[in-house]
Amino acid sequence: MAEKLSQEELKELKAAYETGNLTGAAAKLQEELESLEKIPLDIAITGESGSGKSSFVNAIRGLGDEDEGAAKTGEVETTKYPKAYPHPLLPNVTVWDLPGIGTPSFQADKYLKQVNFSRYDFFIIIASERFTSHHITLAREIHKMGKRFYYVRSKVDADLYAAQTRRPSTYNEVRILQGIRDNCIKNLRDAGEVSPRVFLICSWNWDKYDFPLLQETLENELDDQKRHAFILALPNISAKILEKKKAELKKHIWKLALVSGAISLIPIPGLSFTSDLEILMVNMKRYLTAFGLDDNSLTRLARQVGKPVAELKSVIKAVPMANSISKEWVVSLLSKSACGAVMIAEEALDLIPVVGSLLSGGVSFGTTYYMLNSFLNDAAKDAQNVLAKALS
Ligand SMILES: Nc1nc2c(ncn2[C@@H]2O[C@H](COP(=O)(O)OP(=O)(O)OP(=O)(O)O)[C@@H](O)[C@H]2O)c(=O)[nH]1
Ligand SMILES: [Mg+2]
Repeated sequence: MAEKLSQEELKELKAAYETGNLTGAAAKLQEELESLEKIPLDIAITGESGSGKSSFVNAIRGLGDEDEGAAKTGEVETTKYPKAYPHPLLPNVTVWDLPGIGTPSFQADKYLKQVNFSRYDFFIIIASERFTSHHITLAREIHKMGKRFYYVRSKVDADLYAAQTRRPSTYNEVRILQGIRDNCIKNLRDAGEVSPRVFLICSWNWDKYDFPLLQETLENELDDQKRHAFILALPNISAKILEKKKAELKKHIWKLALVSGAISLIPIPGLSFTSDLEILMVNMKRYLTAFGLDDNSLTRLARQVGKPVAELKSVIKAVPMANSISKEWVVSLLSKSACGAVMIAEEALDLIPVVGSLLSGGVSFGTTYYMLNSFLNDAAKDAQNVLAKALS
């Protein structure tokens, strides 16, 4: 088997190389990769008391209400301060449960100061019934401060359920959802919002109603670095999300391969990766964690879907669990694989001196590129199997 460098990758590789020497390019790429993993993403959830803020905080982090670290739901919260909920796997991602906005004396500007608005990348404004002038003055103020906001109508499952039990003969899900949407948009227009956009959701069903659309919209409206954090933070609840994560992680493999190749040729002082083995180990672990193939995530998923964790684990065939990846394991994998082949397109012959010198180094460019790509493919496949098992 061989992995082929894409034209895009070759172009970037060439550009990186042309910035100076190999060590310089490697150091720069590594710095870039490290800072990417640390880019903070702070998501603010606001709305009236009882609208479902805390439930959303849990949903967006892939947690059930009873999971460790979950926000308390169904209890009246009277706190005046935002509460930070770290992402269970990514320390750079935080979801903030903001105080309720519903009090009669509510003042948007004061509120935003109180919650330290500048900290957040965007705001989710939730209503479980109608949107009022409170929501809109808040949105305006957020907009004035140069931040984005998204109107979310929660608990649509409850509306559907009520309709189904009370008026079963005329029940039509699409029509009811459209009715809710029209109504929200009318509320918002009446209160002065010019071009309202509303996402209908149920916090217990991340793959239903407008949740996928909301997720896509957020993703598209974030800049590249924040998007990287956002995609990796998404709960692994659909095949599409797993594909997205895979594509996001794949983008960076050639950079890791270059760093690896450079390290094995010349020791580079000041780099935190000290060996190519370490690069393989750290990134393979990162892939597994991103796909939820670690003990904590699997235990959580098993509980959420009411299946024994062993049943989920039984479909993981190609990769070990994140917790059991060690340097020794990577060495044994290297010795077993006949690998290392990287094919270079003919159009890239002018790159031969670069790639040639990279290919000759220790574990080298080619091996790292090959190993990370095939490991990422395997991990993604196993993650899809786990998801299918969980949903079956
Ligand atoms: N059916 C349904 N119920 C929901 C949904 N989201 C929240 N709830 C329920 O609504 C109630 C309030 O939800 P919370 O998430 O605690 O609301 P909150 O906005 O954090 O409330 P406060 O902290 O008191 O301001 C709880 O009983 C939730 O289980 C949803 O999408 N669908
Ligand atoms: Mg709450």
